[in-house]
Amino acid sequence: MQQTKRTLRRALPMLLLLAGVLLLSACGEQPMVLDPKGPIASDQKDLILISSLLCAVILFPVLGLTAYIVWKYREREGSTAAYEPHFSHSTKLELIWWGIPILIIIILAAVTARYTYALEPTKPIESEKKAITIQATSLDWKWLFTYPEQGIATVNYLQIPEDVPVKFELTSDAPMNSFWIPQLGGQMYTMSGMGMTLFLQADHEGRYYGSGANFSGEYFGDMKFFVDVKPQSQFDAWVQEVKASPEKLTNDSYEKLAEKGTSPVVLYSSFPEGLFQRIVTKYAPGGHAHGQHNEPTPQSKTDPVQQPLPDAKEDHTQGGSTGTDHSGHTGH
Ligand SMILES: [Cu+2]
Repeated sequence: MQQTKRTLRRALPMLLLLAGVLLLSACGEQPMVLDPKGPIASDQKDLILISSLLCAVILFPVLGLTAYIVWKYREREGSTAAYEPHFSHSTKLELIWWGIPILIIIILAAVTARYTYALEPTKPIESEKKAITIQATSLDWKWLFTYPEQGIATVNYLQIPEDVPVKFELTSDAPMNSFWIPQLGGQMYTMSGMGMTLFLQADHEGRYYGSGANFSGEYFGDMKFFVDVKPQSQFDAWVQEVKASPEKLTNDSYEKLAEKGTSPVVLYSSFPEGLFQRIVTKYAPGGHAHGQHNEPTPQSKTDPVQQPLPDAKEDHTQGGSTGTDHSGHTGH
């Protein structure tokens, strides 16, 4: 017993030191979320700071008081602390410990609600410039990006123009993953059978880190990519360069790419038209299988192999219904 206690006492400072070092090194290497480079990430950082501050208003006084009370009322000789064994009620104290938390929760709720609506991922970013669309597909274990307007595709690499909203359409042709460029905004899940929408924008030129933020198997750790943010003219020049690349993504080479394995950065001068829509719909016999947990339709229950409506494919990743149907998925 004595032995165990002594060992514990000796180990404790080492453990604390280790925890401290880990914490500091984590902060030193990846301050990315707190170093936003676009409007979405910037608002999210504000929300994180406001919420942390409001929590700290409770946390620090409570921890401080706990230490103070334990110290003040400890058993000792000549203690002058008040001893009131029959104390049962104090309106003043009740007001303090109910009033302050209620006030904080009201403020927290109002702030969070405001930001939640403002940061709804499918909401277009206000800008004079027209958003560009990029489709991201998570595969085992790489990211495929297709640029439908430019007609090019890339693997594990993104380039986007500065100050231009980017409409990301996200899906998966492998286990669920999560698309995350920390300095541009929070993560968003990629799921087979559905297309998610996420608007992001970069305000500053630079190279940013992106990753898959949801564990998806053996080489999950290799699902990293860089996002280069360049002025529009340089982005256009890069697109022309990629268009001149000899590599083409075909249906066959896509099948190869989708097989399990890692991949270096690849730039494709073209990709099969409608590839993204086909990936999204291939897992959805009812046209919208994954959406069922939001809006169950009697039809799909009685007839699970029902063919999608002719226009269901088009609808899936564009415009109206997609936005509201899928917005509920940001949280899971
Ligand atoms: Cu889902």
